[in-house]
Amino acid sequence: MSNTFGKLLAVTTFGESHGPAIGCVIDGCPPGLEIHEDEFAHDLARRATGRSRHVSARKEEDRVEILSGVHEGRTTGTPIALLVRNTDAKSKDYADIARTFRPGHADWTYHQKYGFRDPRGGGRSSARETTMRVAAAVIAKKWLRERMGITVRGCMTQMGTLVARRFDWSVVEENPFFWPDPDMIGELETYLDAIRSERDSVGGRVEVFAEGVPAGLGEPLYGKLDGDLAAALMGINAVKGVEIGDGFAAVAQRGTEHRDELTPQGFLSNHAGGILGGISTGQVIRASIALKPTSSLPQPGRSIDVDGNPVEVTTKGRHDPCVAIRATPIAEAMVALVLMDHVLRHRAQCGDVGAVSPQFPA
Ligand code: EPS
Repeated sequence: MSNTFGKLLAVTTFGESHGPAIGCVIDGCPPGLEIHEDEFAHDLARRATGRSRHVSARKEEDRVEILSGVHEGRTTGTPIALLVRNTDAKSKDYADIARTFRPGHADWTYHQKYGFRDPRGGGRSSARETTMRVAAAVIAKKWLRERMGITVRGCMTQMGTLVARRFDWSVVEENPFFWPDPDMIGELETYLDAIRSERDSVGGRVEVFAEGVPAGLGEPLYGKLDGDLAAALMGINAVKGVEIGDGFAAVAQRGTEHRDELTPQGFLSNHAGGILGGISTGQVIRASIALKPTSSLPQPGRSIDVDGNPVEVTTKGRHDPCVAIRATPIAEAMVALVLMDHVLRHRAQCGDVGAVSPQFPA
């Protein structure tokens, strides 16, 4: 029912974690963008399992096949279909929980809603599906970068109780946590090793920054840019909170502190996170998300079975002790897809508005 998002750039994903394949259809991509299958590998590897001891050990190839919409290496303007085959599903790990509900997991709500579920790997509720969001966003990121000069990048700034103290983009891709503080990597490893040996999990915070976004994106009132970003980010597995700019910290701020004053040279601050009234200001867009601790735990928890009898549930298999780690490229992907959709939507309605003054100097 709701497996498609976006209006002028519409992405539909399909597939289950333990089915033969997962895939997506991207409709509305403008023609003429150069794209090759090997360009998907980098971001898919950033999101993939099996990259370090700190994430799920499932080993997937995550190779994208382009089925349609691209001819001689360029998008044709027709639907782009991408496919990734599942190659390392171990469905017997799920035999024991086919008739029970993991506490804190969508097992319960899928059962309540549909009356029937594919329990293997969590079926459609598995984080495996996010592979296709990241794949679709490889196209969006490239289009935004080449056509608009927009870049989107993210990092994890909190894991459990540990908060990044320094911010250095040059180290984010150099460690398994997408962490911006080079002094804390050892501390993070020890912390997460301890959580894993206690058969437990932790949550995390991921922040995404979009630079080069022009002023004017967003459609008040029901297609506000921050509204669409919040919906897209909240739609990522395990996300329990979304903030734009200062977010919930704004509650304790004074108006004089929160407002971003303007000068002929530009804004003096960016508490708004680059969006006012649901429309981009031309500043950096800053969004952050809170991810809950993984609910699939290798230690017993109280639950019930499908007949309502009390049971103890222990999850077998290969699970992430902190799903927030792999959420960094996924959050980037959702922001990129929303931004590309909004660039196309802005062009459609306001393409002939032209340059508006005053403008801030570049
Ligand atoms: C997941 C459980 C694990 C992860 C999976 C997400 O899968 P399985 O139980 O089949 O080993 O490996 O993530 C991926 C496979 C992926 O590509 O992201 C879950 O419970 O959501």
